[in-house]
Amino acid sequence: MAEYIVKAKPYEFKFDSEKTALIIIDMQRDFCAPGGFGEKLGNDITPTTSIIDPTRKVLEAVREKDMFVVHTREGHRPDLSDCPPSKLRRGKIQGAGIGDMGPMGRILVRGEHGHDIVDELKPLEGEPIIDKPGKGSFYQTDLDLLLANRGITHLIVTGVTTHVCVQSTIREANDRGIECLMLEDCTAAFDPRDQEASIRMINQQGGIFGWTTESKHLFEAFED
Ligand code: TIU
Repeated sequence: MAEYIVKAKPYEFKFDSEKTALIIIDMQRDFCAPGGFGEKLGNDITPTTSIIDPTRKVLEAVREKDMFVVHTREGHRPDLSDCPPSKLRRGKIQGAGIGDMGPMGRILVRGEHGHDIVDELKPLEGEPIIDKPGKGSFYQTDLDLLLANRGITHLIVTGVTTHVCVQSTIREANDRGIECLMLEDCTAAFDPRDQEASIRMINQQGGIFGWTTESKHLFEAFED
């Protein structure tokens, strides 16, 4: 057992590395690479690409501590039979819909180049990849089981986008009694206002959904 104390908002976050997992949410080319789904929707992808390197450093540090690492990908079966019609319909309104052909294959379809995780954060063998149809990582996946079977009670949360899949996952985890620490510099929204609002929404009211901090404080905790 190794206990760590991280400087965080609204107060310090304590965790046991054996009971804590790093979750890296949807660091897929569709969201983080030029020509992907995110950019096709007209977003500036600078924020999502710029978190790749800080996230890689966290991933390396966490692997060194032998902590559990979980990766997620948002996407659907090629026949889209697991995609709610509402999600399909509203995606199209924005101009680039799920299943449409994009520069990196069909958008958010499993097995396509754009759907996969960026090379810098490639999962190692033994690190589970959760393929999720929704925004939250728990909805219609076996994440709950994987965490419970390993006795995971705490999550260090990174990935994209902060106001969508990251927040949805933190809210789902919080309702399950899992304590979440979100790394502000390893999460990104396309619009900085959404990043700022998300951070405030999570750590307000004594940590209504969890804690937030910067990765440098995690490294400081690892060094103590
Ligand atoms: N992973 C994730 O956040 N999916 C999204 O659809 N995000 C948007 O910001 N659209």
